[in-house]
Amino acid sequence: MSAGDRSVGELGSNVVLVPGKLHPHAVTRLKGEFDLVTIDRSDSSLVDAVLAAKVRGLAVSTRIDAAFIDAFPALEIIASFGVGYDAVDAGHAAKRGVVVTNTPDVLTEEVADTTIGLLLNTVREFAKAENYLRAGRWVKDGNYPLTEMTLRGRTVGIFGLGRIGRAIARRIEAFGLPVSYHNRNRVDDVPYAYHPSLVELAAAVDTLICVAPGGAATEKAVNAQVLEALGPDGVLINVGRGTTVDEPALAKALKDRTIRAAGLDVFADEPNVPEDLLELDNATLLPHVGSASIHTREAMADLVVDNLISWFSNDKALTPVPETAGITRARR
Ligand code: NAP
Ligand code: 8YV
Repeated sequence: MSAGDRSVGELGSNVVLVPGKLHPHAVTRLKGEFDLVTIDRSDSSLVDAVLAAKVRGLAVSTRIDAAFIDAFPALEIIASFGVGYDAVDAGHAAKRGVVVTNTPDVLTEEVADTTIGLLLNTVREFAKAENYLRAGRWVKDGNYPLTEMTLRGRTVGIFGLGRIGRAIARRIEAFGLPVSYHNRNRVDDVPYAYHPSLVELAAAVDTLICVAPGGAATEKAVNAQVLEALGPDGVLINVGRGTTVDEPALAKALKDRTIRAAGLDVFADEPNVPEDLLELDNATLLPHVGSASIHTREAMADLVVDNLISWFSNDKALTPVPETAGITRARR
């Protein structure tokens, strides 16, 4: 445990705890604004009772379960780094009157850009073509083979037409391709066709982009049936959460060529990528880089800190997650 040069007894009233790694820009700003304490991971055995009683805020980029939340009797706010907050038990936080915040909007366009890059790479094999050039094969063997796949003529389905899904859809429209989508709720202000189930969406398109949140409601939603519906020319792109895809079913579909290719930025057990996927030449794999530019990660870090500042100085979080949206300091 580290509280800088101070002992726990010297800490003031606004103690913010950072369990595990957090973006350095957030840590620097938090040090200037709060009494900051860091521990190696979100394990309550690393915190003694005197400190636990003083912690009023958590700034996190790691799993936060109900037991960890319950270890802090005076906890008011959990500021989470990232728009997806499936790693934080927001339902339990809500029951405790603890507000949870995430980092929406500031990463939307970056993640949409990454998704288009991943889609193009998957279909047009740019990473493989560059490796071919670097290996001297352009000189030795001639031109890189023409790609079997193209974006031309494809129809795109978006699973999760929210903030990022819409930004992806706008880009896909600019590429001249038709867009349709599946959410639990129809979106009124878009021109795209709605499909009430994921399997219907998959059957209607040949390119499925998954950008839905993780968690129990979407666990393995992209399963063998959905992949079969996508069909032999099907391309799956996943930038949402790895848990949303049944990875063994995907590896089998790619191996048996019952779908054509996949581009994945997210995996169920990061940073571990299933060996079955690593072996496949029709899988394009990225190490969860959707929002990973200095510019965007710094904006996310700022929003983590700004949520904490707003909570403790204006009694209101800036970007609370829906489960805890009604919680203000006055109403706790
Ligand atoms: P958002 O605005 O909340 O959009 C989520 C969309 O998914 C909504 O349209 C929602 O519509 C739909 N959805 C949620 N649960 C569903 C379900 N059970 N079945 C069908 N549709 C469902 O969130 P966002 O800002 O676009 O972010 C989306 C996700 O992207 C994040 O949660 C995160 O997991 C992922 N992400 C990944 C990266 C990366 O680096 N790869 C970066 C940022 C975000 P309904 O409520 O109507 O169902
Ligand atoms: C981050 C993300 O890489 O915002 C999200 O939901 O998946 C990414 O932007 C991640 O949250 C940081 O750990």
